[in-house]
Amino acid sequence: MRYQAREVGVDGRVRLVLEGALTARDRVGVQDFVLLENFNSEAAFIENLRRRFTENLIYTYMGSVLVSVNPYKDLEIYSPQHMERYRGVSYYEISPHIYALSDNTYRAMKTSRRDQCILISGESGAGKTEASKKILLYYAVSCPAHQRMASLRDCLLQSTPVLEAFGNAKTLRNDNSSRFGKYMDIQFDFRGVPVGAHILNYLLEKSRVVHQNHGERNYHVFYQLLEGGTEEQLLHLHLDRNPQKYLYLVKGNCPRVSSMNDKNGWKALVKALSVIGFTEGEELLDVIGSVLHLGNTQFGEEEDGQTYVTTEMELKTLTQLLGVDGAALTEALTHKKLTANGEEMISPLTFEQAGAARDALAQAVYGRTFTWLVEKINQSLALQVNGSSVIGLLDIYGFEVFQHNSFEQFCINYCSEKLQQLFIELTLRSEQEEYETEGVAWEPVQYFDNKVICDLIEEKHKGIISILDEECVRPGEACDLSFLEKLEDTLGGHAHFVTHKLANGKTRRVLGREEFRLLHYAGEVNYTVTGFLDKNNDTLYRSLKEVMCQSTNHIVEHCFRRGELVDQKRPEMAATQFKNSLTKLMETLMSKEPSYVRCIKPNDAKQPGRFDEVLVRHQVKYLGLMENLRVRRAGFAYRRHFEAFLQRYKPLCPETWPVWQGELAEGVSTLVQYLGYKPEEYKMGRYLVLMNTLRWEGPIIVIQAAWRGMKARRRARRRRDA
Ligand code: AOV
Ligand code: MG
Repeated sequence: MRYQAREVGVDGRVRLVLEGALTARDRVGVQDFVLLENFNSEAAFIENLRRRFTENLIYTYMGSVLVSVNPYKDLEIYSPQHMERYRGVSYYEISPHIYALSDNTYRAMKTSRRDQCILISGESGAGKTEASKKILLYYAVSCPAHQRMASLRDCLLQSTPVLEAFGNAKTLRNDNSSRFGKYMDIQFDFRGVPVGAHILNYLLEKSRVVHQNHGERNYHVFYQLLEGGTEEQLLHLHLDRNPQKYLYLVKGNCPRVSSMNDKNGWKALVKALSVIGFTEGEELLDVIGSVLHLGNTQFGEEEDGQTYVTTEMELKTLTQLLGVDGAALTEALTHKKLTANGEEMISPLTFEQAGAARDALAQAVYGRTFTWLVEKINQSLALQVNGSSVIGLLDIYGFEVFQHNSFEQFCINYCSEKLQQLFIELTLRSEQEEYETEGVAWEPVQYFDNKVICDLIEEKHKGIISILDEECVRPGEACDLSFLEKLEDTLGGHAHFVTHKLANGKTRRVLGREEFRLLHYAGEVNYTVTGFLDKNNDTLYRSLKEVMCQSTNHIVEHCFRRGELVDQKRPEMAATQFKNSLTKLMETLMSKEPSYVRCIKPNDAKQPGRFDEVLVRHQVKYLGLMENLRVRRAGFAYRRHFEAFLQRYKPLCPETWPVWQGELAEGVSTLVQYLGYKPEEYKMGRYLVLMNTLRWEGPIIVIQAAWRGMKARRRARRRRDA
């Protein structure tokens, strides 16, 4: 059979004409990996990615999974016209795109009435947040809108600049790195109109507020305020425009980022806050300012060891901005209250303790304000009429490795493991289920199951988190190093856990005495235990909480509830809280129909046009993309319900055109046999026709080409007749 298949680019240009021999394909590769001739070859897989990347075709399908390579440049493929092109169009008809995935998910939700979710994964800087923003934009702009809910659309779009200003920062891996996890449910009514949304936020990296590694920054909002705030605002806050004046902003020695415009960022933030309907703008400014002044609050030590505040002016501003009593704040920053035998005792803090208390307060104020912001955004997105189905969108921090990795990286990489686990479980499980329900036999494909690493971290009593929690509540001499020792005692010998101690009593030189190494699915990471106990405990002295509860700033008052002071129960520790919230998240995601975006980072230099093969190969490996492809290829990658298939392709066969009167399955059989399919090329399931794509010119292409050919003939006939 002669056929033509082409890839119509999102710019409308025909990129690829396949006619017998494949010259054009050699240049731009295939748009779906299942069409790769040499599907077992990792080299062919990467070469396909590279060719497409060079042609600015950053998206490639793998069945229903979308693989995306970060272009590090604006490709101008996200306009409303591009959205229009993807609306209602099936996957294979036009170049792969994030809009196609968004549209397919949306249609699946509407037709099946099942809740959907889109899981975006990939390492830090791979393009997850950008992908999630494009998806959100697609739904906000291209879904039918309810007149009463025009503001919902704006609030949806404006939630991003607010959360990014407060929750993103420059790291060595990504200039706009998400330092919190975000899961957003977008709710639709029965007609597919968005009627509300809800955001869940996960563990913000609070330590960044007080410390940044070299070459990194604090949260964007601080620099944006200093650069973009009006003179009056800065005067009111007693702030100088120079970030170098603030100790919380100088640790990374990186006040500016070339790819970011802080002034515009501030403008966008102010606009977003007003669209969302914030009425506490001034108080919010006071909170941001107060964190900077807290950072500049310094202590001295008397000869008798008494600690006192040396920066009186800072403290005065601070008390004004926080709306608290100055003397009470000074007292709480330099003393702690202890209760023994029912009696309250005041004990002075050492110089170091006072510094730590100040930092803990800054982190608590910032972290709680972030959660308050999410609540406020949620109020603006709250359901206005009854919703019927949901599309969930997950954009969470990606796997990251730095020279020094601490508690934060441990949590972030654990989260990445959980997401990979979900991907493995769902892709393989859903495949298996579909073959089972359709009654088609298949051979399982081998793959690395990272459950063993998830267990190592989260298992009850034996896992790292449990051991950490135990150490945190152990009275006496517990410290970071005793935690490491306990890890060694319990986990020594585990295939994915390593410390400097070797089984024969010797030491492994590559690891320090304060380090342990986890062999993650995505690579090895050395974690320094310093600070693990404190960060997991995440305590703030009671006396500081008491002062904050009295604040006249409504945000601060809301964030520090009096109830917290009476509650005797010890709250869960940070890692356990995180673990529990992830477990809940996984349950939520499991209950929905998933689609996947797998993001790949092409180079470590954040530069356009550079495709580092070693780096890409590593990601292809650990993301399990080859295994995923094998599963798709081993089976029948193309699936359509009989009715949809017949409806679409019936004009290709005189017996099914214009109307097929008989059973649907029989109609499909008649059609595919007429087109010359061999029995091994397709399977008739119970409800689906499943097509194998073992040859590149597989049935999908053939059938689509035949369909296009028929349309072209019809057009020509019409022209002739006219
Ligand atoms: P991430 O979300 O995956 O990392 P981002 O989505 O923030 O990564 O992407 C990093 C940067 O790459 C962005 O700021 C853009 O400059 C660029 N980029 C990504 N995708 C695109 C695209 N489709 N078109 C143009 N530029 C893009 V992290 O949040 O660090 O895990 O915690
Ligand atoms: Mg991100």
